[in-house]
Amino acid sequence: MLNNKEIESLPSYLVSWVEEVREKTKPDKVYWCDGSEEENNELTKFLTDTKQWIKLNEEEYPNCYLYRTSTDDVARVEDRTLICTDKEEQAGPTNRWIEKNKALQMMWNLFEGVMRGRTMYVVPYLLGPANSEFSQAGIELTDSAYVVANLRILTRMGNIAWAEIKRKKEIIKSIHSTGNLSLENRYICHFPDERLLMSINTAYGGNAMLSKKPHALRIASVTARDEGWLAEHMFLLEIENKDKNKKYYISGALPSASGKTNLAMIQPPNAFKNFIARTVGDDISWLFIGKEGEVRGINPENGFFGVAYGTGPSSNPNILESLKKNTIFTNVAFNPENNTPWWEGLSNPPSKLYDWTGKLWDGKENAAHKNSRFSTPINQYKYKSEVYNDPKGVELSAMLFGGRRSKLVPLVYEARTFEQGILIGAMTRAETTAAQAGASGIVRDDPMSMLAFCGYNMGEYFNHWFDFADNLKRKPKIFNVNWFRKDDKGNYIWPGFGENFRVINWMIDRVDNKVSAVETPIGFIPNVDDINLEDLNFEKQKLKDLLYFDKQGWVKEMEEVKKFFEKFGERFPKRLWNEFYDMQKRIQDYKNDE
Ligand code: GTP
Ligand code: SPV
Ligand code: MN
Repeated sequence: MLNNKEIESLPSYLVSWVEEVREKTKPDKVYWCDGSEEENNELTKFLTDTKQWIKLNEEEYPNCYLYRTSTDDVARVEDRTLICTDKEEQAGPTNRWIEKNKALQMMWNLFEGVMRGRTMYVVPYLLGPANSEFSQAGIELTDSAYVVANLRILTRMGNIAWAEIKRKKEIIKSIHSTGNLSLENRYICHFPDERLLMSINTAYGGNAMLSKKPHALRIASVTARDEGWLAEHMFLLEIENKDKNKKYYISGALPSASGKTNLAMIQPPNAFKNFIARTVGDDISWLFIGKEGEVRGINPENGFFGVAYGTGPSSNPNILESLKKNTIFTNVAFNPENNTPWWEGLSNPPSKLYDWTGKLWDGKENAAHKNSRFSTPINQYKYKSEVYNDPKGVELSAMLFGGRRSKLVPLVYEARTFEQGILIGAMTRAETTAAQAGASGIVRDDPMSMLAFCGYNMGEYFNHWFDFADNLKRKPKIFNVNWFRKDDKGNYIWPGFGENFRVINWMIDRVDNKVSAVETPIGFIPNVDDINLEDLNFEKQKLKDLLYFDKQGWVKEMEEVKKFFEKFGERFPKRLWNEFYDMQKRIQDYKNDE
């Protein structure tokens, strides 16, 4: 905790803002965080003593905790996530808009006296490496010690951030309260013009840790537009070819709960012994144009907020060791016999288990919530890239887009040009998952996987992608992937997870101009023999099916996409329509439809 002298040395506009919020929310105490270990010990002990979370077995899981959210507060709530500006047009047809002053009034009414009897924590955080021109700083005021403990893992929190805040012209301010957790009055409000966030009546992940999607994507996408860069819902993966002593960086956008973290932590199969994969980031990438016109990326975060459910030795072996210390688990199941966490996919279930709500598990429903999460620091992850903390960022060789599609979309294809790649990104349609409240498995348009995360009019966002492209001299290749094709019985056809490296390997071959590919109206599709299936029991015919270009299906797909694009009216870039009509024509003219 900062002492008075340290508080006095902070910019006065900040101190008076905190005072203003204190007057309105009326906490008993204000606690200025420094991010130290001592402070963390105090906060974690407080959370344990007050039974807000469960301390796990200190021997097996040192400094690890299990937190349960309220049962209707388990995922992002998109219909309660609001963009608050003067005009509706600024938010665009894909966002939920509310007039700025109306929103401010509504939120301040809800915040009135809400922190009575509680402590208000002042949490400074830095997104991006210290001393980087790309980084941004923020302060979250929150009455949740759980949120503080998470921010300490997920961001560079504490004195490192205070130092930058003193230097920066601008910071993002955010205010959060768990309130009474009422769903009816739950709101996550974004004021991009004010660089302000307000969130109330939630304790779940990205609704409450405002550094995540609210700052690093929704607000950052607006600053990125104004300053000529991109804030994207992308992992950032490093691949080293040890034989050639060469490194490649690939960023990729996949919708929530669709494989970003898994891909960022991929372990190449045995057939690819000369490769090693490392993580720079698993969820968000900020992309800038470098001095030579190259795309450079940084990971603004400092930890992983990954889906626990399904994470195990066969899907993501690399992360498991990291989860054995300094980790917060949210909404996983609990083994009361030895105080350890459990979730589906980790191991065989222990004989006695409490489910994620704390009830004795009868084996009928999921024990862990499908959107259960771990919060774990990047620095203790074995396969982190050496450069994750490099202020200069890394140069991208490739980008990928994709989503869950049980039919039609091939395993992989490559855009003909960067600009057609923008179209492919904008055309992303994907089946929904448990990461957002509401029904799962519904196909919806999710351009660049940013549907829920773009803080301004997406028509303008597409245009910004073209402006970004215009300023590049070295353009990364753009690919589209789909790991989620299903057979008629509803089973996934492609084995996925580590085996996805076979597709990554093809991308790298394309980056190096090592292999040719088959030109189709949607882009380049691999020659079947160029996807290395060594040691994998997978029929070539199935691979052919996954790489098949289905003309009739794509004719229909284009009609669906067109309906979506038309929503943007005048704001939709002409250039994107041109790309769209070119592709539509190529599809219609395609002859070799067997
Ligand atoms: P967010 O953190 O919500 O943005 O999700 P994410 O994109 O990081 O997804 P994550 O990697 O955590 O994976 C989410 C779910 O997809 C998990 O249940 C995984 O088991 C599943 N999944 C990930 N990769 C694959 C894959 O290659 N094939 C299949 N079939 N499932 C996968
Ligand atoms: C997602 O839903 O995409 C997440 C979780 O990564 S949250 O940060 O809560 O948005
Ligand atoms: Mn993730």
